[in-house]
Amino acid sequence: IIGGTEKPVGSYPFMAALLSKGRGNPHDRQFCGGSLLDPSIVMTAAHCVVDVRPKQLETVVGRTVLSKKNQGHLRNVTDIVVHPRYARGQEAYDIAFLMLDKPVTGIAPVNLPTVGTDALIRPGAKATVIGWGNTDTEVPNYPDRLRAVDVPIVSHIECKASYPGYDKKVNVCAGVEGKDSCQGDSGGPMFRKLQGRRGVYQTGIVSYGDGCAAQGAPGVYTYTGSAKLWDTLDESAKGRMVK
Ligand code: 4AZ
Repeated sequence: IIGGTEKPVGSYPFMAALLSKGRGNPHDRQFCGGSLLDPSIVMTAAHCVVDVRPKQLETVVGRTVLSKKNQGHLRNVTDIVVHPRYARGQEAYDIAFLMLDKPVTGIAPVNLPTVGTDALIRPGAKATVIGWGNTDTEVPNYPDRLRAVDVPIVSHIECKASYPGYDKKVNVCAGVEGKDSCQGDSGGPMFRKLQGRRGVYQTGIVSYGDGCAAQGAPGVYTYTGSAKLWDTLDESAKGRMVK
C-alpha cells in the first residue's frame, strides 16, 4: 500500500493473509491478501494461487500484525477454485476462492455489491484498499502491520487508455499519483462503506498495474459487482461454494 496509514489491531477483521508454508523456513511468509466471503471461503486473486497447491499455503483471517502468531483465525485450505475463464498471461477474471478446512466464526464476512448495478464504481467515488504489500516505490518495504489507503475510482475510458488488456466488464481501476496498492497487496480487497448500512461492500480485488502509484497508471482491480464475472463462474465451482 503506497500513501496509506497503519490501522489499529482489529480493524477490517474480514481481511485475510495468504501465507506460504515455509519449506524449511521457520516463518510463514505472507504473499497475497484475501477476504472472508463466507465463513468457509476466502476470496483472492487467481494469479496468487494458480500455481499453488492447497497444502502449500494457509490463510489467517482477522490478524492485523503478521508477526503476532496468536492473532486471528489460522486455517488450512482444502481446495482452490480458480475462475474457469482466468488464463495465465492474461489479466481478466483474476479471482479465486480458497475453501477452508474449518469455518471462521465470530467474524462478519465482507458484502458484495448488487451485481450489475455499478453504482459503487462511479468515477471519483472513494474506495479503500488494504494490505501488507510494498509501501515504498524507491526502497521496497514490507510492513508487519496492515495498512489502508483511500483511492478514487478511475473511469473505464482512462483505464483502457493505460492498459490495452483492460476489460471494463470485469475490471475497475482506482488510484491517483502517490496512492495505490502495490506488490504483495494482490488478492486483497478494495471496498466502500455505505451510509446507514452495516459492514463494508467489496468492489474490487487487487489485480495488477504498471508499477505502483505512478501518474497515469492507476491500480487495476477485478470488479466484484460484475455480472459477467459471476455468470461465467461454472456451476461445479458455484456448487462447491456453500452459500
Ligand atoms: C503486484 O505486483 C501489483 N499498483 C499489485 C498491485 C499493483 C501493481 C502490482 C497496482 O502484485
